[in-house]
Amino acid sequence: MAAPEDPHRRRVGLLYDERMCRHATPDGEIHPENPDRIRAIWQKLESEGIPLRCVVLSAKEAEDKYIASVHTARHIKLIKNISSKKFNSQRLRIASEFNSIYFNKGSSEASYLAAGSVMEVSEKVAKGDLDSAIAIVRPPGHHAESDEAMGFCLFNNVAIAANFLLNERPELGIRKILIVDWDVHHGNGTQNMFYNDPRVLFFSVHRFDFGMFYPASGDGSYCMIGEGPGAGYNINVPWEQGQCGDADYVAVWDHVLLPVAESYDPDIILISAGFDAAVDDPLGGCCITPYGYSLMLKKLMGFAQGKIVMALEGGYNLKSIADSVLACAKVLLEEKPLVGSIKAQPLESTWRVIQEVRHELKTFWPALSVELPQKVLVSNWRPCSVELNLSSSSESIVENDGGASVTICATNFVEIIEPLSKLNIDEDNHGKAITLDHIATDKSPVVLSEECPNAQALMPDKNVDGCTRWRSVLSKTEVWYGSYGSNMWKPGFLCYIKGGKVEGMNEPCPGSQDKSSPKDSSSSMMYCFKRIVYIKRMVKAKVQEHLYWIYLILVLLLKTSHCLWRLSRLDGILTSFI
Ligand code: Q9C
Ligand code: ZN
Repeated sequence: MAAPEDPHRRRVGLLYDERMCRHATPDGEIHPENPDRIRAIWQKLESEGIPLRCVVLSAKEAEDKYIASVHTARHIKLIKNISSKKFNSQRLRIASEFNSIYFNKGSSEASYLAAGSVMEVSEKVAKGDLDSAIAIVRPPGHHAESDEAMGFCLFNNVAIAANFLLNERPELGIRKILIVDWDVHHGNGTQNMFYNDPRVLFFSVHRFDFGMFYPASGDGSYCMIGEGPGAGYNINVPWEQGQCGDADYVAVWDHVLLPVAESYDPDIILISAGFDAAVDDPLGGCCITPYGYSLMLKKLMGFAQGKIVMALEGGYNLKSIADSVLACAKVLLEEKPLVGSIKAQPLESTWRVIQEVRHELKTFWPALSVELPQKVLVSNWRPCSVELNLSSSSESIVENDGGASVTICATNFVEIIEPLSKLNIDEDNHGKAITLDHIATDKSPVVLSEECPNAQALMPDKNVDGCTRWRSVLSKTEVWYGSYGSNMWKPGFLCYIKGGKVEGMNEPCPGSQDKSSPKDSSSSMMYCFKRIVYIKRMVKAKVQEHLYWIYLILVLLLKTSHCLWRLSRLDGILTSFI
């Protein structure tokens, strides 16, 4: 018998539907985004008796007309038909044309159910029938662009639901929506869909790694703040590295998200709740604990009268995601106060990122313009060992595609970068020489000694007239380049340094000799991409051999902020030596 209705009891919706398990890899290949993810979550909740305390709902397919508010007719048609018989022979090929996508016979239905489910629970929460809800859905949604499936995502579930509330249910009084995307990856699709819309404040905290982490475009930069009427309504907090955990996220909550949410005063909060920043996730490399997630969620419950919808996005360690969702469900049910504590302090880089974000957005959100107390900044952080990963794949540290990849560990990034950052480019002599003024020429960068025993041999020619000649070593450079922009499908500006073929490449790299500046859409990226360089498509041996030079390029780019002219100048400097 059901317990008597307690008027104070939180009404929490819980949606799960086995039909979403039918989306799977076509031939049973192992894949992180697999049906067991949602099964594991559901089983955990059941074993803890959570469904009994919630309003359990089953999935409903979204209608095309609602999906069409964010996706093109062409994309809807593709997802609608991809599982039908007539696509049997083409399905694999079509999937391969997208970035990180598979399709099978269950994909269409699952996509419609995932989108429809997030809509369904959002409507119920908006109406007040539920206080809050968790939609345990797949496939995930936040990477899906209006005309493109991407990153395991077919329809953008959260974006569809947000648009539905704003455009189709005005009577529910939802005029301002806060989307909090705490998946470890940047929610590029959602960002783009609301980029000039002030009715949706999109907030994403994600690993960025200076543009090397998936989806590895400039879109995740903190400079992407929205456009037109949406300016100020897009907030990215881009981690410089993995290892972020409870303390880092709570710091971002306290010093960025909550002050903004306070003044934005949303009518409802939709969480793109990926759990791939959880401890032990195989893709994320971060370490949020279930307690961390519960704190993050609890802090959001103070807004929008507690109207919160969580929609599952990524998260690939079955135990971690199940434990994390369980912790969140308990918070929404509000039956007991939270227990737990935060073990570590935020990383040093976390304070740097927080300050960058606050600085970027302070004209829009006055609460961010207050300087953070110096004592917080100087003492409240932990140093860390940073892995700087140079790889042919965009996501390298934990998910390695087997391509060229070298991980360089150093106890302190600054120690490596500092001496190199003192390298000067001789403005008037560009293309001729690089002045080394602070590094003793007999001292190679500390890090290289272990990883690259040849570092000494790779040192530039001896100092000539206070200038070090780089030419002889660089002339060995076969193919390597830095590119600004995505290294996946639509390369942005390529700074290609002497082309040619490398193993596995049929053609010289596209973009070789392309000195033109980036066009239209990618040009905004140039402003944002302050510190990014991709070094890619190198055979492993080459990476080793050219570590020193990779460092040099990285440092130069890390140092510079006006990338376009600097980059072209750098290009000039380097090509002239080859
Ligand atoms: N080297 C979500 O978490 N990885 N998507 C591709 C290519 C794709 C993650 C790696 C990761 C997608 C929803
Ligand atoms: Zn993710």
